[in-house]
Amino acid sequence: MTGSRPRIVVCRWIPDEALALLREAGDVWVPDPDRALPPGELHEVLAGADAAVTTLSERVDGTFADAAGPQLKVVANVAVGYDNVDVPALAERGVTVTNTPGVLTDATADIAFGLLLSATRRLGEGERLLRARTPWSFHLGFMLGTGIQGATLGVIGLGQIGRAMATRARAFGMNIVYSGRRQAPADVEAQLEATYLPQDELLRTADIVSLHCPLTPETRHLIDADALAAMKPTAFLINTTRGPVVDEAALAAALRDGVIAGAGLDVFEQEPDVHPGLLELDNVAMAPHLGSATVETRTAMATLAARNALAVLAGEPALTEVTP
Ligand code: 8YV
Repeated sequence: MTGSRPRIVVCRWIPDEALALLREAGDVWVPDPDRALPPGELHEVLAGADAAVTTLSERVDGTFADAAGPQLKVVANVAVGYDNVDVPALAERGVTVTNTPGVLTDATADIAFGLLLSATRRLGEGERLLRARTPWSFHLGFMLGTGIQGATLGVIGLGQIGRAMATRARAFGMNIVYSGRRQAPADVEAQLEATYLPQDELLRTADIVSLHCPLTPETRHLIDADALAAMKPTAFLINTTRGPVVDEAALAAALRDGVIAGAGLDVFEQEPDVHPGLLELDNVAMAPHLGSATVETRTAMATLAARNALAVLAGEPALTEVTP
């Protein structure tokens, strides 16, 4: 620390409100708001940091913490997901890790539902047709999509975002089944009229499968060629969690070969790259990781991260700590 003011490294651009909060309490350093620094450069900047504010672009592991030094107290990740963080390695070094749950639930569920509608009603395909100035004329069989009223949504991971997705689906007249590591409390099931199913049964019965589980070693490629083959040929897959939960090459092949009908994707296995097979297909709606990308939500996320960092620096408990 320089004098009594902590050194806070903010690894990427964050909204001004959150920066202002941090600046009230510390000397804030934003090395390059527009670019994910390569680890070497980032590690140099981290030297002497008491706190670091990170995004999913940063790999936060033991070397990250060691580059900062033993005074590092907190890493505040501006994301609900923390698969970019080696939480045990940080815990070993006495560093608190925090994330930003809750504040992005609705924004992410909105994008998931938007992709669901975009994929089932062929909105992106229609827009591409118009922008390509392709001749068209209205007729009753033109660009027919798939209706969702009365269809079954299969939610994998009925956490906060999964529930928000299910709430939207209920409002559109859909039925809810879900799977996950554990069954949801009875009141949640009752409110959503949701039925717990083993995952293989969910895959077989759902008309739309939406992924809301975190990326962990257990969920990597949870949706692989076998899982896709288990789905109905008329079914759609929506992914707004993390790209590696889906085997993207297998998905591209399944979409090409009609194993499933379509997909809506906000996340990709090797962001910012997208599997070239997907880019050629009309039956996939895509967004460039926009789940939480609203002014309000990003401000709330960064502000929560700032509050987490400041709490730990002040010797208080974090608001939303990630435990190993
Ligand atoms: C974030 C996300 O924008 O919160 C998450 O886990 O995927 C997104 O909402 C992103 O992670 C920024 O770090």
